[in-house]
Amino acid sequence: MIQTVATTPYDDQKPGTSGLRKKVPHFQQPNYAENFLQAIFDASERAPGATIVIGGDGRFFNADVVRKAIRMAAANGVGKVVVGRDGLLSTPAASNLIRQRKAAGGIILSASHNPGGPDGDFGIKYNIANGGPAPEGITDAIYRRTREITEYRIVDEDAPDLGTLGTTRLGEMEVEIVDPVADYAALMDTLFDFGAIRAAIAGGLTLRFDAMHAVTGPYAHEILERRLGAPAGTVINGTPSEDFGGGHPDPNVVWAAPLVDLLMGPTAPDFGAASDGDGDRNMILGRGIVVTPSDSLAVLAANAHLAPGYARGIAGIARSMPTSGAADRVAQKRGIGLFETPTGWKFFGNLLDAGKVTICGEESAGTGSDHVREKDGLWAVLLWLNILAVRKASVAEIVQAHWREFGRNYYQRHDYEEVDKAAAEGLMESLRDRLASMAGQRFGTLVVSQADDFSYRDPIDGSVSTGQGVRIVFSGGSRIVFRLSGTGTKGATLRVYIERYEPESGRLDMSIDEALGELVRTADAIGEITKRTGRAEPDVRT
Ligand code: VG1
Ligand code: CO
Repeated sequence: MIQTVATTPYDDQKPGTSGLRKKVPHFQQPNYAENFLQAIFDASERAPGATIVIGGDGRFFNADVVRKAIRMAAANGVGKVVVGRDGLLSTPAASNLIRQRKAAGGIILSASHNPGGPDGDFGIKYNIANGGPAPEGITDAIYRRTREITEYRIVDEDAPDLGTLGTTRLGEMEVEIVDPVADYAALMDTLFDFGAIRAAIAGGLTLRFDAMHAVTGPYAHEILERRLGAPAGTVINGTPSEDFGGGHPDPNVVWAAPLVDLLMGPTAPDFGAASDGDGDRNMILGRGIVVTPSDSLAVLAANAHLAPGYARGIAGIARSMPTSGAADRVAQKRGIGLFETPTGWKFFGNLLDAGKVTICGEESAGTGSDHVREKDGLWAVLLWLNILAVRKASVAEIVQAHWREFGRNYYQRHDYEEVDKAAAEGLMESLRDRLASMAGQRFGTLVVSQADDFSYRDPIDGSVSTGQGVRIVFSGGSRIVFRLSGTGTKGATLRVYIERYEPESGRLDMSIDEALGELVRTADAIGEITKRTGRAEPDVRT
């Protein structure tokens, strides 16, 4: 029986960089999740009887909202829902399922790398029929709907048991519970030379994958250990837990420190990797080396043709604006297109759909290709393994050879977390006010050549996104970018991105401090970071 329940709007349901993210208790307010879900059903296009995919990263509150979403789908004319067993689907696996099942869209429950648990974060994101995050036109429509909502629809029957595979009915709607790993693993098998990787592992290539107690555990156990023959124990922290073992499932040098220590130590395996809460990010390490995400994107783009799925070469590369220009050098030398988009995977969807690019990436540890419409952590791991298996060189050798061929973009991101919101907004405002007069200004040895607030016109649909981050470029090409995060749930997070290019013939083996020290000091001088935020140091350097 369909129930229509009266409700009143919340005024803070505007989706950010990647869906709506709030603290769990915030989401547990009466009708908070229901309102947002109903707004998705109201504002998204769907033929009657259409299929939608539902699943999430398994964090606390995931199963509750999966059951709610199933019951609301049944009351909103959805013909069929495809749901991951136990409500689990990694973000790239959900994207794949949407495409495979020709679904009208998907509801992905995740706050990605943010901590989970009763006091942690939760999130809801809507993906469209191409498998990718809804573009701004749709997220804006969802937000407008949340502001005027007066009722939501839900069936009063319980959702079926999420642990039992197979198809049942809920009212008029079909509910299919699927193995979350099977279709995804099959897709990976079509893209990569599993035989070559298996042979390399059998021949002595050693690896370690840290699933960080998050959703990729079951995927990595199946693919790396069972299909590729890596020994048991290769995948660590491989059982998803509702609070990610109490940690941040964020694959960077701070939150994945034990893995980094292993790879820097005397018993390091050849290859190390980690993924985030919902499985779309990746960190790549080799013995004695952490590969920056921007370098990883460039290396993957330059070597993708070594994997069967990309043997014909790649059409082009897209990167988010704050991501380093390392990929640009690859595009230039190989004569393929390079697109610079705002932060967030939703901006890659049109370029991928139009066949303009094959590989995309972000400095925030996101890399992916046209095989789905999300970034994909395990995909990046497998492409690296495929490249290692073919080139028979170490990670460090591959990266150093890459720098010798394309030059090196020294790069670091500084995050200032939970900064006072007004102070952070004031900092950005002040930068914007000074942009017009900045060109020609000198800071130490650095002279500003160009300063602007990034705006993007989508080359496919013509939509324009403004205010995407302040860029200050110096003569010689070094660059500082300032922007505020759109995924945080408390205060504001200021991100400062610092980059310096050294050509092939230049100094390729400096330490990060040596290469970027002056730029870091300049960022503080121009941004007045310490003065305005009261912070002498960033919380995270990645
Ligand atoms: C961050 C990253 C961005 C990424 C987004 C979602 O956004 O910077 O590159 O696309 O998270 O990733 P922001 O607005 O906080 O800088 V995930 O793995 O959190 O879905
Ligand atoms: Co994520």
